[in-house]
Amino acid sequence: MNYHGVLQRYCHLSDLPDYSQTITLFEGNTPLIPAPRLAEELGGGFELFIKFEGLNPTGSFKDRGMTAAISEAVGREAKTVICASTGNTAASAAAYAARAGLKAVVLIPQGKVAAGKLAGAVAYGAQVLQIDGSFDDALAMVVEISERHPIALVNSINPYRIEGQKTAAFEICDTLKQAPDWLCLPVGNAGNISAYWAGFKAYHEHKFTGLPRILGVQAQGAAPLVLGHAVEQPETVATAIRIGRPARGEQALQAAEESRGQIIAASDESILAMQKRLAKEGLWVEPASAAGLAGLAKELQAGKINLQGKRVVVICTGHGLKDPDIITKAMAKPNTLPPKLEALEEIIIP
Ligand code: AN7
Repeated sequence: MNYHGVLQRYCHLSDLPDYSQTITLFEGNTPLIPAPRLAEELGGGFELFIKFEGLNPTGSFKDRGMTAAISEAVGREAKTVICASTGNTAASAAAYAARAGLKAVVLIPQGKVAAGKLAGAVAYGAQVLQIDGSFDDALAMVVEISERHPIALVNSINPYRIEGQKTAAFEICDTLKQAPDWLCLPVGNAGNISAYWAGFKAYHEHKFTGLPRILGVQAQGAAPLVLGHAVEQPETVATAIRIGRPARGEQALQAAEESRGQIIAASDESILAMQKRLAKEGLWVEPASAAGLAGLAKELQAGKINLQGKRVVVICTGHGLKDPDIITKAMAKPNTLPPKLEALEEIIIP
């Protein structure tokens, strides 16, 4: 049994101020799932693991950083926290603020947040405000208001978010006994890729676990780090990473360069195709979460990456339940049968 959240488990490696007061929902400790059949389909000759971060308490990796950000905010007696969000940060901030007895205010881009995320933020009792603009507009607003008023900002600009999110890298090294050769993950506001790289470096200093090469994947219509400039009107089916001006963009590029990795873009079609393929492994992830693997598949198909004998970890950042509409909108309506055995037999017995 594991009665610790990520801050307690890795307290010796998380750089939080002494005044912090731990607020946890027992996040982390997510499974690293081998996917040999999928590796074979992608060309074979390498080991593939999926770290399913959708199994955190609010259904995304954001909980690792949020336990840290809220613990610090409570320690300095903040009463209100605020964030801009494409959805998952909002739900996570709302849940951890609720647990701490704080007020949460979340700003989301109008009409572009998946149903399960909006519902989560509301269910946990946050004040939800829609902005007639993009995530980037909302982020600029929360940064400014938190400078003017005593409201704690819990976006990943907050350094404690990164401290918490580093723990995912520690878990991977603890499970595999070393860092993988490659780590693939989706990139939006670029907090997570920055946190993983910092985490792997810290663990290597501590335990000589080695360093992975990092493949960061943006959606084609929201790929400022690939294009080399901000995208004013980002568009992608992967609404979680519909971000045109990543706050930690420079750090993400540095992580890719230092690790001898890369940041690339994947098309919406390839992201949705990979979401379907992952479901065949029993893993239902939200579209953005399939982007890392979609990017890896693209590099393999183009012969741009050689994985022979290598070990690869792909991060699936959020659960499919967050965005049910993407599935139900595209599906055929289920057959309706009369409540008669013969009707059922006719349909399912060959
Ligand atoms: C499922 O919730 O930015 O590169 O406001 O929800 O650290 O931003 C979400 C981002 C990947 C990208 N996968 O991570 C938000 C938000 C999922 C996400 C990302 C997000 P970052």
